Amino acid sequence: MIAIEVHLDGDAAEAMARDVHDGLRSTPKELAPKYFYDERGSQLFEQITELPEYYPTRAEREILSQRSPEILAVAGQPGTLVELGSGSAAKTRHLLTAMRDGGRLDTYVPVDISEEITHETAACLVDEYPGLDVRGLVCDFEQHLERIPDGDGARLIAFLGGTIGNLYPGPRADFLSRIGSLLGPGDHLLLGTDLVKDTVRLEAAYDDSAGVTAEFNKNVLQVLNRELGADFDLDAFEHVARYDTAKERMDIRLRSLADQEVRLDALDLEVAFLAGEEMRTEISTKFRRPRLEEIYDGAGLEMCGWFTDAAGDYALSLARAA
Ligand code: SAH
Ligand code: AVI
Repeated sequence: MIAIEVHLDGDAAEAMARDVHDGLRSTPKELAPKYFYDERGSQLFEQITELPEYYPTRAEREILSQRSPEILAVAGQPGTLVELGSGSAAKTRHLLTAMRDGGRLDTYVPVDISEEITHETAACLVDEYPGLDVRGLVCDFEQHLERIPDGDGARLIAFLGGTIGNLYPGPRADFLSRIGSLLGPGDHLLLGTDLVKDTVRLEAAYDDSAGVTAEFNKNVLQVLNRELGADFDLDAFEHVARYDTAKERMDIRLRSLADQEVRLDALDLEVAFLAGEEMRTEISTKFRRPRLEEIYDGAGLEMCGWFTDAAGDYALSLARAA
């Protein structure tokens, strides 16, 4: 059975307008990465996951394909899997299959801001896992986290792909604390985190030779053109991806190639860009185990499992309420 609640109402449109207005008027300018993911943005992200330079998806798949039964055993054999930022749930199949094979697969709750991909994913999964109850939420997970349904018995809340790395430290701490408050005594969080590594590999992963990440980055301008009646010229910006070694995070930006003015009709706003000016569109934080343990601690969580790929590029960790 499929039931999907959509919470992208007038409030979401207003929140986007406010966010973009504030982001374009701040110095330096900034846009939130959640706006990448319209239908095209989700498709481009799927292409990114297949790029030779983009190792995180392969590394996470390696862990899930080899260690899902072990992860589920540490997590107390949950029957409900909630997934934040589920997207196509491609790698999630390893967890769902291990849950089914262990005789405990009842409910899957995909939570994603992209409506199209959530409907597609739900439809595929009920075919692949007969009897599976899919109770999806289309929403901004930072706004509507508390709408996640309770499960019968233990729940596993998965947040895969390294998407936690796209949040700034303050909102990340709040978000993890709120997840902590949702965890009952038998529930666990399964968190995917990309790990610190050398700058050359990191920058290549976010600036691939085929230009897919550049297209993904610029797609946010197309989203603003459509949703806010803007007139961004995508050819007048270039993709920039730099690793900030002090903050241990990728810093993704769009650089204006000329002095230019952009109009956003829905905001009744004209914005000037100077040639060479950069607007941040995303950060992607890289982690080390001790730092992640501190972050869990600060959010009232305690790490109870740590699983990496053979190369040590990426980690999945399990946590429970402390
Ligand atoms: N988990 C998948 C997809 C990661 S891409 C994987 O590991 O491959 C990030 C996903 O999070 C996208 O599907 C995007 O639509 C979703 N997302 C990003 N910000 C979000 C937000 N604020 N609320 C809900 N979903 C969000
Ligand atoms: C979704 N998120 C974890 C990706 C990342 O690696 O930070 C988004 C991405 N941005 C550019 N490439 C991939």
